[in-house]
Amino acid sequence: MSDKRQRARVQGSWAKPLPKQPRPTVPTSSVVRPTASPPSASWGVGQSMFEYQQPDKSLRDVPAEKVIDKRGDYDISKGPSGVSRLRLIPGFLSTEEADWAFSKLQTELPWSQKTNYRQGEAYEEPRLTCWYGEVPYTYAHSTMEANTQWHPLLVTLRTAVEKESGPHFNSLLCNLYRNCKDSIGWHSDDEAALGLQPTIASLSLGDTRVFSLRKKPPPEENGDYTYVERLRIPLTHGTLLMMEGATQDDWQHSVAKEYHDRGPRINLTFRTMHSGLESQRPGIRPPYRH
Ligand SMILES: O=C(O)CCC(=O)C(=O)O
Repeated sequence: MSDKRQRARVQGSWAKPLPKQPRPTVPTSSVVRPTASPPSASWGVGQSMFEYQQPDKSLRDVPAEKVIDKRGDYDISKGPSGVSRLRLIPGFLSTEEADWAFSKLQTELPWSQKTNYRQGEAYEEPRLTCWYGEVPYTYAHSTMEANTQWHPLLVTLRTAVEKESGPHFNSLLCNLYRNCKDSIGWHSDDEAALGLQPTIASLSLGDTRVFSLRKKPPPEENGDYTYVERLRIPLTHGTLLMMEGATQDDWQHSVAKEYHDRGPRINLTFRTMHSGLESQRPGIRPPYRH
């Protein structure tokens, strides 16, 4: 357990040693006297004296992470920005379709490892990517150039996803996680060019990886994610996940590295990009994602 979480569970004051004092002359049993709600109490163990102090904050539990693994629509939160909604469709592609799509896309897409920048330092993304769309895609201070040469299989998959989800998607970010060490850090898909409350459709092929979501903390938490709600969604071969409504405003998502071997996984995230929106609303994405 991290130090921070450990501290969260043991809120309040640790027993605080007092300056060294002579051993009390009163019997121990009269010193350790639990009362209904003592403002403070002190007791001795060996040579040390300890003082109990009432915690200044009430105890807070770290909410248990919830798992979503069944087909369905899930309203995961409701707030000032509106409802955040997920739709999970395991088996959107049959195993045979997903097997065939995976092997074709793994060998035929123009995968490359992208360099990003964090506080001026270059680093290699821990995954391979490629981009399709009429407009370039910029995040983490680096740009993927416009690419309108859609692979025919991607066009077929896009049509199938659009039939399920409604919106027309003009862009696609493809991720290839080569093994358990590849990952994507916490972020929201909130670039200005995606417009307000975008629908993102994410199709997974290959080995299962855990897609995690965490709710953005309210302003009074000063960016501390200790007590936020968390969700975990195992994305299996052929699963479609849609993120809708306020999900990108109110939640972040990630795919963490794993400590057990994982085979390769492809993730296709279909998006609708609007050119010319950058000047109307600056992106609110943090400056990097790993
Ligand atoms: O691999 C995934 O399921 C997530 C990919 C993702 O978060 C992204 O491309 O923005």
